[in-house]
Amino acid sequence: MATGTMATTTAAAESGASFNWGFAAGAAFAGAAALAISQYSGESFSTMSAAADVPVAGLPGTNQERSFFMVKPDAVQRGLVSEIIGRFEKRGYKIVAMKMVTPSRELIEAHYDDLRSRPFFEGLCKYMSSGEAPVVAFVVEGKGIIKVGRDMIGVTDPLKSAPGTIRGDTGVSIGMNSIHGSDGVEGAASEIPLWFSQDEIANWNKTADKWIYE
Ligand code: D4T
Repeated sequence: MATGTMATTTAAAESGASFNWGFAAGAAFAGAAALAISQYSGESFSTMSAAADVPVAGLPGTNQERSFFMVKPDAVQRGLVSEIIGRFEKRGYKIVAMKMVTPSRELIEAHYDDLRSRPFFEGLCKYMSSGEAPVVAFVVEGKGIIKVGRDMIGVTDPLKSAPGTIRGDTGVSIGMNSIHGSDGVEGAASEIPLWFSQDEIANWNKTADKWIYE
């Protein structure tokens, strides 16, 4: 289990052991893209236009709205990572950051800071930072993602979540409800920088957007 200390709430680098999927995926994509470009236009990858810089927390109310999500340890253990993240991709949303993290107790406490007074806080923190399975933290960008993301997730108790929602399709226990998603604009604005530094966010142009946004 990672035991990094966290002095501030912008501690992406101190979030614990992590594998930066963004980098790996980015490297693979860069290679494929560079090959495709050299075959079809001779243009180098570096000349491709990058997406306009978007603030880390996104631009609520626009197509660059962003929300923070986390596949919880129960869902990682059960092999549901691709099932869960795939739903956002299928919906047409863009993943702009992703990493696997074994979160420290400090990071989980900061993440659930508003729940400190709740009776389940201690158990929640212990479970989320147990190290028995990592979490997969990711940021999704797109129109309406903060509200739509919560709708896609379902309500807190999977037993009360509608079929078709992530929790309604994958769980039966409130303490093992598969996924976290920011509950509003304020939540997204604090959670995204808590888990990701600016250079861990990919501002990229998704060419399929012209078939998603009219
Ligand atoms: P998260 O924050 O994980 O997306 O969940 P919700 O937004 O849907 O719900 P929450 O903040 O109220 O709860 C956070 C987290 O605590 C667990 N929990 C919750 C629990 O173990 N027992 C409980 O009674 C409640 C209410 C589940 C989610």
